[in-house]
Amino acid sequence: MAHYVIGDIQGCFDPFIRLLDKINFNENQDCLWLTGDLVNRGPASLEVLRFVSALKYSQVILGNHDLHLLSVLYGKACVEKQDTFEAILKAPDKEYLGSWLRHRPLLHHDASLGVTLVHAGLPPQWNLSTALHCAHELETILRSQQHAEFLECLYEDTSSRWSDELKGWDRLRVIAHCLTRLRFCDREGNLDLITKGNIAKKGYFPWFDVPNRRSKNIKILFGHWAALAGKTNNPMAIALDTGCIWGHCLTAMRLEDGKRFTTNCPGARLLHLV
Ligand SMILES: [Mn+2]
Repeated sequence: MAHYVIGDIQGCFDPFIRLLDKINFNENQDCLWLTGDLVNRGPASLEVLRFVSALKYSQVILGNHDLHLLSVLYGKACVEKQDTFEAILKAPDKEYLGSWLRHRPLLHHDASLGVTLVHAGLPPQWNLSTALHCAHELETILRSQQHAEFLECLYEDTSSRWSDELKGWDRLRVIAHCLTRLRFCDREGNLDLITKGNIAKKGYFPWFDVPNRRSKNIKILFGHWAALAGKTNNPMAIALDTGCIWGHCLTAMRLEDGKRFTTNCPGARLLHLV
């Protein structure tokens, strides 16, 4: 069995299937990990969800677009202009797919492979144990009857800095921002959730370059940040969103040997990536 981890698909079903063909993915033997953001912006989010939810061996974590889809599905957010959820919202199996999605984790750690999977990143105050604990708090709420209540407050103004003193919805919202939206933060862990390129504001760093980050001894695989083009110059922080939705490429990495495979995405629409 080989393990492949693929970056943000965002509804680009055709390049996804071409990439699986290229790596000779055998769904009866191989395991597929995804960095999250399975849906949105691309043309075929419904097909991606149906295909991935039916896989025998997979490890899918949630990204910000997946959480946004859940908010829309549960009536807690409006469809935005650039969202491409129409087919999902009309699908007869949308309830099943929504339930499957909200039962996915936000962080996955595999001790035997020595890697940790997250959509966006970790703030500098978290070591692996804190990260697992915080992800578990959020997963527990998403899987409970309170999932809609949480999704409703996901977009409210909030503290943008992690603190263990945070309580209730504020705490869960900051956890969600770290795991699914983080790109830049400062040494104290103040999150900059606005900047999307690869140039940090003064005093801010890419989350994986923050000095004294407590998770720097673990190998982290992440997506979310297409502007990095798959490069971090840090062997312990592996970027896998290579801008499929921007018309660049979709990337798979085989965990056993680190080999990367890519497929071009010429038909993808050049829309703003959020
Ligand atoms: Mn994302």
